Amino acid sequence: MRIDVVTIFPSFFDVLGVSLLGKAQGKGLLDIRVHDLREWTHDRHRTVDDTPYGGGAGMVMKPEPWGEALDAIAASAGASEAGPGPVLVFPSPAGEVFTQATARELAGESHLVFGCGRYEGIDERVFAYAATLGRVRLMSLGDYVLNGGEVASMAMIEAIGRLIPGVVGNPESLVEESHEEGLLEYPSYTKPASWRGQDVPPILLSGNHGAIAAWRHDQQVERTRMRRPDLLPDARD
Ligand code: JDK
Repeated sequence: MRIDVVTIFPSFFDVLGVSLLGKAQGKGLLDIRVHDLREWTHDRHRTVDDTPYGGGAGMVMKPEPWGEALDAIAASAGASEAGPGPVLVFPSPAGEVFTQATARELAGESHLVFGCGRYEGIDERVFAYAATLGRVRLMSLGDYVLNGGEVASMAMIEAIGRLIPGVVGNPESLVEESHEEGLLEYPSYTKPASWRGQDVPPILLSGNHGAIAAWRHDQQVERTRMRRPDLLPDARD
């Protein structure tokens, strides 16, 4: 999978060179290219923002550098890319919420472009223009406001990247995850069996795999009921 990232803070993404995603790039499973939006400015100050029409606080990202950046990325993929073109993901507090289902959908794509806004966001016309180059998704990580799209993009790239076959060392972890779906995870323990007065639940030391599976499922349901009742089917009627 190819991933392009457009940002005014390219160094934020240095961390993608380490850990699982770093190894995936070494193995040729992932090709992540980070671009500085300011490369597509032409003035002395490499300006990417301007004041909002209609007034209001803060600044808005100008459309012209975005248009040139997206054109350059589309052209560089162009020939090798048949079909509908890339998915262009723009993190936004006004986007649809990114979930594991979104991660799964996007993990099946061959080319993603992440556009990281800053300030109060990007001129709205950029999204309509981007829709001429591929499929546009405005995505929110959740109902809180970040300072820009970088951290949201990084979270999405990590969630998507680990679903690409060969990226996660032990594919069994992914299989187990898909079975757990819709519930919070069960608690995990490792050695020592007793630590600072706390014992590992004895059932986990019993060797009774059926009883362990039932206990874990019960823990999942109970934790979900306590912490995330919104995930459970509605018990009314
Ligand atoms: C991309 C810029 C910062 C955007 C104004 C007025 C009420 C705020 C600051 N899930 C999630 N959270 N935050 C983002 C995200 C923030 C971004 C950008 C993504 C680009 N910012 C920003 C908008 C405002 N807005 C109405 C909400 C303030 C993604």
